[in-house]
Amino acid sequence: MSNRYDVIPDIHADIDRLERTLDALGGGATLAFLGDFIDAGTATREADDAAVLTRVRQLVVERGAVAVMGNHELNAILFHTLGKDGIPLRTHSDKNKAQHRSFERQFGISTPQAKVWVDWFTTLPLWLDLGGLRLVHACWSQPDIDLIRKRRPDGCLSREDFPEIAAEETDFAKAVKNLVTGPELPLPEEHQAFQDAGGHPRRQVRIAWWRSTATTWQDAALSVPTPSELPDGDLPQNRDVTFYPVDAKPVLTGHYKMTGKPTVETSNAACLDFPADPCAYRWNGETRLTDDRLLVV
Ligand SMILES: [Mn+2]
Repeated sequence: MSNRYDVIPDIHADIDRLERTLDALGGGATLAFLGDFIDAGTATREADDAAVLTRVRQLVVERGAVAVMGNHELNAILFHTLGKDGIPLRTHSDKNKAQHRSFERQFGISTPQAKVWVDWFTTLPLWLDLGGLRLVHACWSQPDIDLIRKRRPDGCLSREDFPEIAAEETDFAKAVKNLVTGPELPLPEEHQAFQDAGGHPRRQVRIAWWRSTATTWQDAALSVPTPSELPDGDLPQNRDVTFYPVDAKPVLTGHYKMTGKPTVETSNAACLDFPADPCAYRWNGETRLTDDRLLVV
């Protein structure tokens, strides 16, 4: 395996974007995917979950590409898996079905074809440590990885973990969820909810865990369209979020649907998911991530 990696974030069933990205990268380095292969957003013109999955699996088998699991793959596993009571581990609510629409349209629910891909999702590790480079879908939290590793040393989940993960109650389940969806903090009780991008009131604020110098709500918040709706002051002291240490190895993530010009925010942690300007990162062994390794497709 080469020690160069071309890292590709969330494809979300956009086969055209995947092919353009592969063409732009050219194929000199090992490919690495950050998960969320499936479930097209509303803006995708030609959603084709099957084409994306077939292509990525082929790259894994034939070209030694590597990939981590995204929250959409974990959700799909739970959606198509029945619990002991015969009820799906992820409820088939209108919201969950809407999010999973493009996959369901091609494969149905719990069909043999859907199961083929659910089984493949199960082979994807929650994180990868590639020596000088780390990959995770949403959050590299060392305490959570250490906890999961005690049961699953290679970061790959097992079928018997799924009911526990669906219930979201144990420390193991919470750790898994944090790696694939990222940390959130509740607003202080006395503070008003903010409006999310969909216009819905929300009290849980996504936290940019890679901004290790952030101290205030305004510094740390992600996905808050009107930051002035956030509290003015500092984050709570007794918070449950681990910021990424400034001296830790570089890590790349997807997931956050960032807006604005694609950029490496900190020199050892960067989110590559900029849906309006699809990116890849060409890692060449450097210990400090830089903007000039970002390729906007
Ligand atoms: Mn995601």
